[in-house]
Amino acid sequence: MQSFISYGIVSLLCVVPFFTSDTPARKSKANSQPTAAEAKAFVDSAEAKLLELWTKWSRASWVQSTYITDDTEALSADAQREVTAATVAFAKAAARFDGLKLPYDTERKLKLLKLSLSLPAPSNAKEQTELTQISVSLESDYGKGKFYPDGPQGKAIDLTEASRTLATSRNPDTLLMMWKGWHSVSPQMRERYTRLAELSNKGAKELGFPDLGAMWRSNYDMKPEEFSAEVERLWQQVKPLYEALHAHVRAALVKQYGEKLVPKDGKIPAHLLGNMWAQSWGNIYPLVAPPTGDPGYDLTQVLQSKKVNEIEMVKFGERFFTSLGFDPLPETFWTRSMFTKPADRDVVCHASAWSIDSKHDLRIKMCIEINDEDFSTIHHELGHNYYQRAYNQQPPLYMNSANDGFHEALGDAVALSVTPEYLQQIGLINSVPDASGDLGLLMKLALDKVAFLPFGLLIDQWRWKVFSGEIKPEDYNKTWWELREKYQGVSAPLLRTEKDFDPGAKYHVPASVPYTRYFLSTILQFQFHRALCKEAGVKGPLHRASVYDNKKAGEKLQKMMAMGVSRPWPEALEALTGEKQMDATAIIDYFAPLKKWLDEQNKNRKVGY
Ligand code: X8Z
Ligand code: ZN
Repeated sequence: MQSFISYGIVSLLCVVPFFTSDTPARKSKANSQPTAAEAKAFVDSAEAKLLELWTKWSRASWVQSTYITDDTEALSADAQREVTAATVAFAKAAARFDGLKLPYDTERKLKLLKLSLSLPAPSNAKEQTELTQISVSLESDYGKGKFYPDGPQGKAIDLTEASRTLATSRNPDTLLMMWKGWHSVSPQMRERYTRLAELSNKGAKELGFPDLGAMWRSNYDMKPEEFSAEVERLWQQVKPLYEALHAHVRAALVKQYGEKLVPKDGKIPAHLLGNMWAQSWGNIYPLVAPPTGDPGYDLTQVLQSKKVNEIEMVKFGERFFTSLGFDPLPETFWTRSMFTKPADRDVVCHASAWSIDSKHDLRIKMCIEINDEDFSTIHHELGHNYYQRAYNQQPPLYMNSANDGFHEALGDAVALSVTPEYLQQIGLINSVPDASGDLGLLMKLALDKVAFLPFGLLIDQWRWKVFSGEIKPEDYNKTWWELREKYQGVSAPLLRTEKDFDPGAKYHVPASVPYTRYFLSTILQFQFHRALCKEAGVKGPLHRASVYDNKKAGEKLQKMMAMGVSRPWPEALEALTGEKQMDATAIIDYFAPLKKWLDEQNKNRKVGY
C-alpha cells in the first residue's frame, strides 16, 4: 500500500468555514446556479483541508501498524472515520456542480475526489464508525495472526516464520501444517468482512456507483466495463505463457512429490509452490531449474554469505535510485522507518511505503528477511517512495500515480535492472554467467512474475462479484477456490468449507487494498523496462539489460512520475514509453526464449488444468 497518497478529504467541520468564508461561493446567492469559479474555490479549499486530515490519518495508522494495541487501533479507526466522513460529505456537496462546464483541472479533481476512498462509507455517522472500526480491526487481526501447531501452550508461529518454512522446506507434511496453520487465522474475520462489504457497498451507492467493485473499476480513465474488458484482453495475451509454465512446474512437482499428491494433468496443491498463496514460485526454483542454463549464483546465498544486513539491503536499493539521478532518501527515512520485526510487540509485517506528510516524511515498513525476495521487495517499496516524492509538488488531489498499477510497477521496473552484470558491478558477485545461463535466469524470474499473473487477477474477480452481490456470503469460500482453480490452476490442499474464510488469509482482503493494480503492474513493469532500456541505449536482450547509473533513464522516469495523476494515465504512459496502451508484448517478448524451451518440454504433456 502506498498509503496516504490519495485518500481522504476535509472534515465536515471544515466544510462550514468554506461556505462562510469570503470566497466566490459566498458571493453567489444560495439558490442561484453555481459557477465554475465557485467550483474551483470549492476544490481548492477541500484540497488544503484534506491534506491536513490525511496526515493525521497516516500518523495514526503508522502507529497502529507498527505497534498494534487496542488504543492504537481506536485512534487509527477514528482518524480513518474523519477522513471518510469528510470525503463523503465533500463528494456529495460537489454534486451541485454536476452538469456545469468546468475547466479541466476542476473537473478532474472533482472526479478524483469522488474516487479517492477505497472504502467509502454511508453518510450515517454510526455506520461510518462501524465500518472504520471493522476495517482497522481486520488489518490488525491479520498483523497479529499466529497459530499454535502444538496446542495453545506450545510455540506460536506467525506469517513470517510460516512463509520462511514454505519457501525452504520440501517436506509435504511440514508444508501442509504451515498452510493449514496460517489459514486458521482468518475464519474469525468472516462475519466482519461480510458487514464490511455491506457497509462499503452502501457507501459506494450513495456516491452514485452501482457497487464498490464498479467504483474501483471507475478509477482508470475509462468506463468500468471497458476496464473489465481491458483486463480480460491482457489476461488472454499472457495466458499461454502462464499455462506453459504451469505445465512444466506441475511435471517437476510430480517428480518431487509423486502423482498421489500432484495430479499429472490437474491442479497443483497450493502448499507446494513455495509461497503461502502460491502467488509467486521463485522459492521452488531448484525443483524446476532447467538442466542446462545455470546462472551460477543464488542471490539469497550471496546476501547471506556476505552477511549483508537489513539496512544494507535498503542501501543497495537507494543507491540504484541515486545512480539514476534521484536524490538520496531523507535522513528521517532512516530514523523513522521500520526495517525489522520488533521482538516485543505485534506489527503489520506486510511491506508498505508511506509518505506521511505528502512531502518529505517518507518511510517504509517491512520485516526484512535477508533473501532475494526481499531484495526485490525493497526496490518495490522504494519505487513507491520515489514516486511519492516526485509528485509532491502537485496539488493534493493529483498526488498519486497515473493509475494504481503505475505505483506498483515503478520499483519493480527498476528491479528488472538487477541483472548479473549489475550485481557484479556493485561487487555482490565475482563473475557474470555467459549467455548459457540465461534460461535459468529467465526461469527464476518467470516463477515470480509469470506465475503471479492469474493471482493478480483473481482476487478482485472475487471481490468484484462479492460487491455486486453475485457471490453471496454463504458461498465466499467455495467461490474463492473456484476462481483459484480456474485462473491459477491450483487447488486447496485440504477440504475447505464455509467455516473457512481463505480470502482473509491474504493481506489485501482484510486491509481492503484493491488488487488488480498488481496484475497491471506485472504487465506495465516490462513495458517500463523496455522503454527505459531503449532510452538508455542499452543493447542486447532485455533480461541482460540494466539502466543502472543511467541519468537519461532517470530523467524519463522523473518526468512521468512528476505528472502524478494530473493527466489520464495513457498520457503518462506515453511520456515514458511512447505507447498509449497497456501492452503485454513486453513481458511476452522478454520471456520468449523460455517459452520456446517450455513448449519443447511440454510436448508430450497436457497443458492446462
Ligand atoms: O503488497 C505488495 C507490496 C506492497 S504494495 C509488498 N505486493 C503484492 C503482494 O504482496 O501480494 C507486491 C507484489 C504483490
Ligand atoms: Zn506496492
